[in-house]
Amino acid sequence: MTDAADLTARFGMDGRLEFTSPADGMAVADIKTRLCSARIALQGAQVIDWTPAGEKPLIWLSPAAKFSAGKSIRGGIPVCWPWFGAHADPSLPAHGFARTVPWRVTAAESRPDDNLTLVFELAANAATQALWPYTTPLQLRITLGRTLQLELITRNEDKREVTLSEALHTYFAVSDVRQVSVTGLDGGDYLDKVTGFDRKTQQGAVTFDGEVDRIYVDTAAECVIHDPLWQRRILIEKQGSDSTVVWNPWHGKATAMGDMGAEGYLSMLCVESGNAAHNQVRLAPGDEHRLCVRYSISR
Ligand code: TA6
Repeated sequence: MTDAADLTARFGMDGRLEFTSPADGMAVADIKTRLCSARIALQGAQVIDWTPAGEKPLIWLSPAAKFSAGKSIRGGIPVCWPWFGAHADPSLPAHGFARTVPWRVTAAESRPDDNLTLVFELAANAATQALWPYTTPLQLRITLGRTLQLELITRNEDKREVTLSEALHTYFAVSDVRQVSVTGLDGGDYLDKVTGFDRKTQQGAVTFDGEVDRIYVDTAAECVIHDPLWQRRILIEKQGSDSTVVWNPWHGKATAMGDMGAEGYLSMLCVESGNAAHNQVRLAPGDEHRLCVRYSISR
């Protein structure tokens, strides 16, 4: 039996949840309920589609995304862990390895309100241990309905203290990034990657007329993406996160990346909840850390 068929046999739910391998043998979970449809790749436990019933998709997936083992999928919600961004050792992958390794499905449950919860665990192996020689099991709990909740749980089962950085690197679908704005960060300080990580202070809403790549630090604030053309607002609530990253590569960087699709940058905006820069997480032996987000639509 294939991985997908085996997973469907173990966790499938009468058409509301099944597992398939649509591309290059990469298994995905397909969710279809009265509340939403969604797709989650088992590589990285990466949400790559979430569309509440009656709505346009909330999550953006590049039309040029590549689905090959070990390659990060452009779009969706990549899990950046156990470090965010570039590592001091350039031989190590940017944003850690969690998004490019297989995860196991460990539970699937339907809730009385018809939300579905799927639980994934990163399958540590010799390759991941070589990059991160600590015993720190990682779990992702995803609850899907008219809202989307993710809870990334790190447990330190090692004898040593660990320090990690992380983010749920969410690509939101927008009508036209030049027409949208992000509120909730006014007055907050950020590190501007576009100008060499200069520290600056946000004035008013974040708007987009060029490359934006900012780590807002020491902020637990909710953010809102205002999308007037699609007449919607996306509410981004978070817990266990002291950093918010806002990113759009704009035309030049997007073209160089090669997997954003032609003009794809105009249809996406990353608002990432995590713990980056000096907001790193220190976990003593026996401790756990939970990074939680909740996405919803309002008018
Ligand atoms: O979160 C923003 C960022 O760190 C950008 O600097 C850019 O590198 C982006 O992540 C995408 O990174 P990736 O490794 O997925 O191409």
